[in-house]
Amino acid sequence: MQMLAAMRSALSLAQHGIGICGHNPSVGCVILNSDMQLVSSARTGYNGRPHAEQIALKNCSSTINGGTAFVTLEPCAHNYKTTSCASLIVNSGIKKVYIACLDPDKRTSGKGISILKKGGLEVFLGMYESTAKDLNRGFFSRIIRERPQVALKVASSLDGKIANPNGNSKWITGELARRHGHMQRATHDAVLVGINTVLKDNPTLTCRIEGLEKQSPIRIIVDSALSIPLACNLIKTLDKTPVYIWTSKKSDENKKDQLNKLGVNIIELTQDKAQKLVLLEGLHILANIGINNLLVEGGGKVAASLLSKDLIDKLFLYRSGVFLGGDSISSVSKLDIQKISLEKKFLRFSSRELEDDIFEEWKNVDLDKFF
Ligand code: AOF
Ligand code: ZN
Repeated sequence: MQMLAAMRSALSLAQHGIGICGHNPSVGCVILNSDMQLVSSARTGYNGRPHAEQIALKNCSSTINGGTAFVTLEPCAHNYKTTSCASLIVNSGIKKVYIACLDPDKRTSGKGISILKKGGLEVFLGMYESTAKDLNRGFFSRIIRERPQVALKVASSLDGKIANPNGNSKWITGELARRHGHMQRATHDAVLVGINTVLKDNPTLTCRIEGLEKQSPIRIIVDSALSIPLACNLIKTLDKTPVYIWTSKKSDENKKDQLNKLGVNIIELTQDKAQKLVLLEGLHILANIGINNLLVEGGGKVAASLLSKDLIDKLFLYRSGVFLGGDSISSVSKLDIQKISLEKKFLRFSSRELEDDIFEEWKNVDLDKFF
């Protein structure tokens, strides 16, 4: 097998684990023997364990003495229940390791490579580096910025409206776009909406693609005055996946107690001078509980708050071929922009058709600076 193809295959394995590795990055590992023939391959296990290298080393079809390993992330250097992946590789008989990118986790960063080199192995760093980082960008974000990667999803009309004047918003895009949106829930660790969306749409926010229900993200509601109805669908489905409410320290103690008793997690956030919740504080709390990727599903106010603080890293735009007009509800509420700037904040990096709708992914221009 050719070397570049081996790393691409490791990346593809890692890609399939996005959304099911818990707080851990999804890593791919391919092992070739001394004749460069494939002897094993694996990706990180469910919920992040076992690590990819552990599985691949265990499942080799023949001897790997003098072999080569291709890993999408630096093999770990820390011991946890078992020895580190770097030491396992050293003791396996493998002689060369190609690593796509360094692990930002301080327990490993650079140390994994040191263990390999001290063990007498040849190490090559940087093959498909940017692809590998892009794949686990949520993990990199949590470790480096101490907040998840934040994606804003908008399903709108051609003129960027998300609901008609009486608030009816449920079915703007078609069936395939909606299923695609559910897939986004499966590959994100958490989904967030504002209280207005809960009051208007009574959403469940779970992933309802058959077979992927267990990959439903945890659900976060921004509700500063704690006006969530106790009988809403989110609370009715607490047995499926947890609900967190971000609220102010001043909200009603009785209601907090009632919600706590039902099993809802209440997170009190500081308010700024304008009495708005400090959302960045909430994002840091999410990072602390291991959330790598957050999907924001609206509404307009939450989108505006996050955009105005430059806290949106990616946009997922689904647009359908209708106009709803100026009296309809915009995907982003008032931004209070005093002076128009044509400096670009987002760059489009992919687009595709979903039946009659269009799906576009945009990336914050500053995102690459962090990693
Ligand atoms: C690897 N291979 O497949 C993954 C790695 O909680 P633990 O002990 O599983 O450690 C988590 C850390 O391990 C995580 O922060 C990252 O540095 C690394 N992930 N490492 O060698 C893998 N998923
Ligand atoms: Zn490991």
